[in-house]
Amino acid sequence: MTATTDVRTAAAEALASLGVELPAVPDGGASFEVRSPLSGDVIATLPQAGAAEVDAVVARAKAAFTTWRTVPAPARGAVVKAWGDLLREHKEDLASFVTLEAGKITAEALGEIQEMIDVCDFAVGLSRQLYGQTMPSERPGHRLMETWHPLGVVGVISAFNFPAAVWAWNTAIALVCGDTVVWKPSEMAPLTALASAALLDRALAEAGAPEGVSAVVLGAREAGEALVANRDVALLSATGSERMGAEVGPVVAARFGRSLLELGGNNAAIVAPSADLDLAVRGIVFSAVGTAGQRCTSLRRLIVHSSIVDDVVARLSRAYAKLPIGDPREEGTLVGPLINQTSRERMLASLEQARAEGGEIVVGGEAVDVDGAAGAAYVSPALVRMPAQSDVVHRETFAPILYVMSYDDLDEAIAMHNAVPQGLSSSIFTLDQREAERFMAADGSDCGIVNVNIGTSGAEIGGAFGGEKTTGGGRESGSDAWRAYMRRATNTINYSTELPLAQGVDFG
Ligand code: UN1
Repeated sequence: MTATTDVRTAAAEALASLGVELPAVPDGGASFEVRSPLSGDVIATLPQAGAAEVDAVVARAKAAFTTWRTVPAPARGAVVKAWGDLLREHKEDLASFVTLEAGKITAEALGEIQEMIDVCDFAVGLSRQLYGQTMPSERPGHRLMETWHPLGVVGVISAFNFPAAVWAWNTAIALVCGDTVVWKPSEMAPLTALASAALLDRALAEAGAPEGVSAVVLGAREAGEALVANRDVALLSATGSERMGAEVGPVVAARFGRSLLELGGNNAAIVAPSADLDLAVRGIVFSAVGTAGQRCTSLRRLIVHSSIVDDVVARLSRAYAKLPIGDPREEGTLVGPLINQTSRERMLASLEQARAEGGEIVVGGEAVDVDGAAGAAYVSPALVRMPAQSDVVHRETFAPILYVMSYDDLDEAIAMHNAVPQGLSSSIFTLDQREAERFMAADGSDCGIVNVNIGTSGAEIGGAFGGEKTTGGGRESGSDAWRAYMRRATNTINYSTELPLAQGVDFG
């Protein structure tokens, strides 16, 4: 294992290269510390917003909305294009924040920034395609159509594991839709947020956009709660735990706001007898151990046909035994740290429970020491064989644990697959078209993302992203997810000289 070089210096250098100055903590003001998961060291101390500050920021965003919504959508798209160009220019710098704060290996951190660039490109095109439909009217001389209008202030609450991209999916789309955005990033990744938002601010300022189109509020629970409760937040898009979603959803609903929730995943892949196993093993390992198992889309359950399960487990354990674990900035590292010690404790506790429920840890599942990183939480990804019925498997543990179970027929595999509360992502490895189609059919996978011959993670931005059941039902990013960020008006236009009533009503 390699030594972790000074993360404080790295953070300072990355901030300087983007020209970002950190806000100072006012005298006697509330503050919070930011620790890098690479070493556990404190890399910044930042002011923490309370409810009053959040409300003031939302009020500014509401005022900015009255101007921004009148800017033509393609002109709003041009601002997003300029933002995307800045992201391209500063891709490496931004990625270094993602590594420092979320612990991602460089390739995955760069991938996260690429995802932001991709969604900007998508949103630029979308800015000329916010189509409404026209329908035939039942009345002569009438026309029926839909118009999509900007919605208002969009509140974004994001998690540590995608500290920039999830905000960007929301923001790029919200901006072309004519909304303004207030972002409460994870308190574990505020530097990534400040750096990312600084680039958007630059693009907005150069375009002469009103102040307050985009804003960041730093803080923890209190700031998040204020954003959720604020009646001027028309759409609240929140990514995080199911517990958080269960608190946020009812509060937003009670004030008749809209929410878009991206909560837990307990994603599974089925490996059928016909699968191309070389390809399957590569897809499984990336999805299970990428981002150290801390993506919402991480693969957590593997349901393998009994005729090949021993072979699959043997191949996976060979791959797991060779995984380079350590400082995510080092070339060759594939597994960086968990976000913090609590996360590691939860992982070890889940493995303990798995053992108690009849599981066998085939490989991994141990704390790993990395030189110079005593305060960090590195682990070896765990591969665990489980009996089919087990409680721990039905719970999401946000760590690299892959539970392997076996099945005999596909109906049984699909039933096992769907027998968890969450419904985000899923996949099947098979070369049998009937099986693939069955998995994608109405009585197949019950998830929002259903893949064939690729893993559960790493979705492209072009599709709608989100899931069912306790995952929360929201859809972000591509396809027609933009509709959640706008309000629909139905227009009926009478261009005749008569006044026929709908449903044939005769009113004298
Ligand atoms: C998340 O983990 O919150 O599909 C988002 C993926 C990424 C996004 C994950 N494109 O893995």
